[in-house]
Amino acid sequence: MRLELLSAVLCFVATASGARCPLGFHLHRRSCYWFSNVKGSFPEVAAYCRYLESHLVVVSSAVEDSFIRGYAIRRGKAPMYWLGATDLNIEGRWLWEGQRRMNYTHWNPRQPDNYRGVEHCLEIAKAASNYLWNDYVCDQPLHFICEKEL
Ligand SMILES: [Ca+2]
Ligand SMILES: [Ca+2]
Repeated sequence: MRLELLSAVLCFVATASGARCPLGFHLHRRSCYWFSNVKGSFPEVAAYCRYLESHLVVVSSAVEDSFIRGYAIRRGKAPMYWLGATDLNIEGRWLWEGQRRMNYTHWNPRQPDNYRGVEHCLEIAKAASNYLWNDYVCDQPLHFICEKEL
């Protein structure tokens, strides 16, 4: 009887821990990630993530970067994704979510180049770079990645 109760509790704990991420999000370490199946401009997709009670992904370590790029390469269906950083406030000063400094970066060689003076949002593209970082025009409609910390 007591053993049955214990196994029932363990089963409940296992189910609960496996269900911590919102539907469609993928767990990695202490965060849940959603690789979108829709596209939008940078401000539009930031709003999508907020609607899903998350934010555009903040990539703050090599481990997180490897997960994001690995997932995009193996399972992603989109050629490009928005990440959650811009240099909108001051040209050349890249901030996560408009506030946090970048301690980790993984730019494609020769990026960010602020091409034609109008690239202020961070994206990753499969073509040529296998999802290394690039600055791009914010109003282009791209897929995106949302993150929700546990
Ligand atoms: Ca720029
Ligand atoms: Ca660029």
